[in-house]
Amino acid sequence: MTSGIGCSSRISGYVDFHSLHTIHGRALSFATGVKLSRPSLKAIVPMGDGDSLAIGGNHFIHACRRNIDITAIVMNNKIYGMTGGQFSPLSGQGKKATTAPYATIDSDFDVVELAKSAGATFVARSTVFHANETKEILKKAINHKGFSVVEIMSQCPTYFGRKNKLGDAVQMMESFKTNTVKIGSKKLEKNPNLIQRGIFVENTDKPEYCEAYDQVIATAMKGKK
Ligand SMILES: Cc1ncc(C[n+]2csc(CCOP(=O)(O)OP(=O)(O)O)c2C)c(N)n1
Repeated sequence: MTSGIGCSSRISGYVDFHSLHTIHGRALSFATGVKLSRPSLKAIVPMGDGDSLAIGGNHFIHACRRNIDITAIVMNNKIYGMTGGQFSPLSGQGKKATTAPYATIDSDFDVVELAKSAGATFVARSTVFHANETKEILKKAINHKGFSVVEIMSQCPTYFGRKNKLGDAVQMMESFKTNTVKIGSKKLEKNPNLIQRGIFVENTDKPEYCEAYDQVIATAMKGKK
């Protein structure tokens, strides 16, 4: 497990895995190095929305494009939690943050849509409320050969919740129950603003990056003989 910096990134210290706690926004780059040098390892990269999609946004897009066999977990609490509640690219227009006391004017974007269009071959979303569903999705993501992205909607009651009057941690978790539905649910007909959960992409056709790189090495070695 390779992580960057943030409340979410600290998870690498809580698991009994071989882990690297690296620098903000660069966890995917470190993991890419690890994976290329030891392709047999399973690589998991837990990140916050700031870590993965603000400072690390470029690395995220290119990891999706390469289809390297890494599982990226985006814990999206819509805020920079660790550093005191600055707004992130996922906060959304009209949201309050310590750096937007009168509300942010920046639009957010959809992590799932970004990952899909950048070429990730496994893309899913769940929430901290849906713990069993999240567990099953993570198992599939980790076993998927290629770049997998799992967005997990999470709460930061201390900053996002308090500033935007969303209640305590439990109320915020309950909101994930009421504001989300399984992909294609009939409830979407009445309320298209509900956020969909589940597996959006599962594509096994695209070559995996380490395997493609091995072929380049084999070609280069043939030339040397
Ligand atoms: C290069 C660099 N820039 C800025 C920081 C300060 N910093 C640490 S964590 C963080 C943001 C964390 O937000 P997020 O990734 O969303 O994770 P969360 O704490 O909400 O889980 C920032 C800006 C840093 N450590 N390194």
